[in-house]
Amino acid sequence: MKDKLLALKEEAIQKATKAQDMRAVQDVKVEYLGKKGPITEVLRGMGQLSAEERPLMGQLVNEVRNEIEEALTSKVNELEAKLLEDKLATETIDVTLPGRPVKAGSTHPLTQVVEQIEDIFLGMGFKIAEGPEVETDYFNFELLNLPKNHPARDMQDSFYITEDILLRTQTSPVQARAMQEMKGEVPVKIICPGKVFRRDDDDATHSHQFMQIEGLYIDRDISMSDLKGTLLTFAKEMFSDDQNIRLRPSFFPFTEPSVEVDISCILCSGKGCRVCKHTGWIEILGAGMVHPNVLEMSGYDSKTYTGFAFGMGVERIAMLKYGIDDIRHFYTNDARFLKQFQRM
Ligand code: 2NL
Repeated sequence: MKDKLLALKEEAIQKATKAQDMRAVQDVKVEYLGKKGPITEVLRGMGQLSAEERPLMGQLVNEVRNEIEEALTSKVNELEAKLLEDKLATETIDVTLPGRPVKAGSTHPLTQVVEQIEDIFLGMGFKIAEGPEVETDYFNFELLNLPKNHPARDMQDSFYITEDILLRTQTSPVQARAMQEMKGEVPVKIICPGKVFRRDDDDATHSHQFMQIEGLYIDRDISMSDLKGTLLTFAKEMFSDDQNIRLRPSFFPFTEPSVEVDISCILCSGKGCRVCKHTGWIEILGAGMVHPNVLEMSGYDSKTYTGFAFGMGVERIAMLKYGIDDIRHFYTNDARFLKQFQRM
């Protein structure tokens, strides 16, 4: 019996050593140590042994079983190590490989130009104010010296939602709101960028929705020369350092006096060309001294305080700066157009 056990042990250990995979290890375990295996059978036959032989045989069986188990366990460990090694060998990552390029979008050219303009005015101490795109007649017109039955309030020209709610036609209502919030305190020194809406037929130079930036500076002793200096600085920083500007008399209901502001032609620097229609000048914005009525209606004593205001269409500035010939390019979102404004 002892010889048979030792032979079984040798056989089992040999098979365990030769096993190529986990499955084979498991098969050896079942074959030799399982319930129907030869060792269990030996244990069952122990009853027939004498009292002296029984413990010796019991000890031997345990030893045999332990040794087979040890052989199986070491095989399992060996196979696991090999599996891991294979995995590491086949799944290596070359960390020096360049990544796949990510397709990045670009900031919309109008947003870029708005941000450039904001930066210039922030540099001169202006703060940025924003407000609702859906406005009341009161803030959009009334407070800006456009009384009822003023032609600009015509249904033909503005998008009305109800009789006294409309899409703002300019960003001035934001400034009117800011003045009310300031309750007569100075300085009010803000720019208001945002979408505005007018009932225009769209063409190369008109859009029913466009971006406007208005500016407002109220304090004691603000004069037309402050306006001119501010706008000259803007023109130089936005276009080029050798820019000049000129003011021509004009009219707006909310400013008095009012001016139209030209910059020297960015294409021919004033010599005269097709872009400036041979005048050497290009109109870029409207401005003026805040009308006393506007100051008073928003709670500012027009005898103590004065202010200047200006308004510009962002599309027009962007078109001049980048030589874009049709305002509709900004709103049709052709990727070939937008891609040209990738910021580095
Ligand atoms: C233009 C002209 C302008 C203003 C806007 C303004 C605002 C307040 C008071 C007085 Cl709260 N004025 N804004 C002044 C002059 C001109 O815009 O051609 N915009 C495209």
